[in-house]
Amino acid sequence: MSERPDQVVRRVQELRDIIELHNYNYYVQDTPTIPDAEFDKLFRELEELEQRYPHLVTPDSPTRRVGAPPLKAFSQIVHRTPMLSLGNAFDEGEVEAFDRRVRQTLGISSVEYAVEPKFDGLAVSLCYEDGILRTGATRGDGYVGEDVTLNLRTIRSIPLALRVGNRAGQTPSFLEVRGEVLMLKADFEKLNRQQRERNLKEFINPRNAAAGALRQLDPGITAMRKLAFFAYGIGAYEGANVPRDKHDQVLDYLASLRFPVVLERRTVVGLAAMLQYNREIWAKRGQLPYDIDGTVYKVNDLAQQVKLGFVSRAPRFALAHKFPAQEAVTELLGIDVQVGRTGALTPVARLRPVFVGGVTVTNATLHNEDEIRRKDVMIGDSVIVRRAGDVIPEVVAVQKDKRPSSVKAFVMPDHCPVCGSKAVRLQGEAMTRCTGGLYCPAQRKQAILHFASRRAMNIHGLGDKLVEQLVDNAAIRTPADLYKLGISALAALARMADKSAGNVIDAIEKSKDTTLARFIYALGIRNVGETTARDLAAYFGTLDRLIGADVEILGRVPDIGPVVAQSIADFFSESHNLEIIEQLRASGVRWKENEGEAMRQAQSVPGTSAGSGKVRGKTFVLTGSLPNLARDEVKEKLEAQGGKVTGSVSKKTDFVVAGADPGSKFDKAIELGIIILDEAGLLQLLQESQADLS
Ligand code: 9MJ
Repeated sequence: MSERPDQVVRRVQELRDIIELHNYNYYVQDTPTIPDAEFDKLFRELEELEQRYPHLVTPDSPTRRVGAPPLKAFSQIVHRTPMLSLGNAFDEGEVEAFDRRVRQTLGISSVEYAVEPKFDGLAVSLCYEDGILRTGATRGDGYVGEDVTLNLRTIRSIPLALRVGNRAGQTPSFLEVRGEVLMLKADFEKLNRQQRERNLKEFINPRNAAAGALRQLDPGITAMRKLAFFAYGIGAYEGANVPRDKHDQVLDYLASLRFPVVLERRTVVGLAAMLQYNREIWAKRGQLPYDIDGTVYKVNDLAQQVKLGFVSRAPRFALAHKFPAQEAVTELLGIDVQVGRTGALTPVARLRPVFVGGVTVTNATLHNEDEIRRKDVMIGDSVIVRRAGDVIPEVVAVQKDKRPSSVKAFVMPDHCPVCGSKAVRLQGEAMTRCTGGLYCPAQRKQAILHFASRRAMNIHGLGDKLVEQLVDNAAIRTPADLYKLGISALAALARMADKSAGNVIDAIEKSKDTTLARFIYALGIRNVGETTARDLAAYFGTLDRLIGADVEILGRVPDIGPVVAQSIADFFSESHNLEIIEQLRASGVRWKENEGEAMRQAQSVPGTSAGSGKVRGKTFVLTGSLPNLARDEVKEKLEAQGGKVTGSVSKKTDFVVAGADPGSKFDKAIELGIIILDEAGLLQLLQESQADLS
């Protein structure tokens, strides 16, 4: 088919506009409006046209983001106006002093501030000439940076051309946009997973990964690393329409030019509101898709900014209020081994106390023996400890250049450090386990704690300190002993008042009324979590039927594989486990049994015995945090309608419910083409399902 040249020119321009609009919707707005396959089709059409008509290729075409050959070295770019750094405040007192200075200099009683999260990334400058991205540079020393234009062009949220004319008005003849390049947490996790799979070194944090990606001489590598960009200001500019009054208007203007601008920005008046914003953003940091390391306060009025001016290398009108560091370096004093409920021996780093992420940390997990080898951790090393959000602190890396000659290697013990039984590591397993079972006091304590936990027998007030004392004083050995405890035995313990002893006894008594599913879960059978316990209860209906089932029968239960079936059979073949169960029943622990009915019902509707409608019999996996619903609530709602919630995504999964900051389950769902629901989608499904039921 022959095309008229003017039609081709128009189509090429149209395709570029559509493609960049979809890039914007996808990478900036986070709301894609077409399926990926359709986007790919448009992209291919443009590529083909450009191949046939090479004279139409322009540097701002979306097909030209990647494809430049690797550089030998970066050249230098002198910033038109210096890229200064921000002064720092580490506590509220320093923010108060900053606000006081600003008020005094301006001679006014209260000041309006634009407040923003402080990204933990790399500052860059993007220069647009007549609306076309010409150069992009790192901050460098503030005066001279490195020319990383080719790499920045691979970041799809950075416009290659400012072509929104009418909304933003006339395009300025020169515009320098400043902002931060970073790696989203989800992309960082994915990158490190890939590095692990390829036996390559993992990155310590998203910032280091972003810095490494931005400074690649081969832009093809940068493109694969998936970077993000947020604009937070304007440097030099010439020409019309750039706002001259307020910083928040500058940000709105950048957003109208389709730059990503952080949603969490706000304009506030006065110190109290600044500090309030800082506290809110601190509380929210774990849910944000990127790392932030503080709050930035900027005097909003640009004329006031000019009046305030600069001191040495930092503006007097802006301040970075830094969060407590999430990472710190400290000495690894030793490696202890903790024994868990299933006997797993976990190496735990004993650290010289260090202040990190707002608390003093003395221990951090080292996960398992292989992790220690992979990270090459030695006792006596200087280690980097990270405490991100509220998760358990972990040792992320070793500073090998600081390694003293006296370091010692860790050796996984071949006997349990608590009970002395043999410790073994089975083939294909990452964990070494104590073989002592309930003979091992550590496992006993953990087993009792698990038995009493909220989702199991739900015994209020039976915490780890109390269980520790009860086991150490030989007052109890097994969960069954809990029901034989007298108030005097409890009250005799240190720090136990009669009243609280009475409360615990009442809670133990109350826990006797339970369900079969909870009871099975409470037994702590290896590989039997809540969902499997519920499946077993629904399938067998009575405990005796479950106890009587052999591996083959257990294997017939939907969703139970050979490994789980074997663990269940092993558990019930131990006479001491059966004895404990008998003692529990004799003490009055009871549940409603479901003679005869259960098995048939469960077989007709796999994995569930109740419900109808769109949710019934469907398998759901949850990942990320939803804006309004807690994980437990979602689970309850789905189960109430006969749905099933499992922990991992497989071909059998029907829906993945994804919230903010989803994990690898999300990627797996995409890979397998499983339907992904957000909170609104989930609620709609539940509603429709409910309507089907009624
Ligand atoms: C960051 N890192 O998020 C500035 N920044 O403004 C924000 N950095 C900045 N603003 C002037 N939000 C110099 C640096």
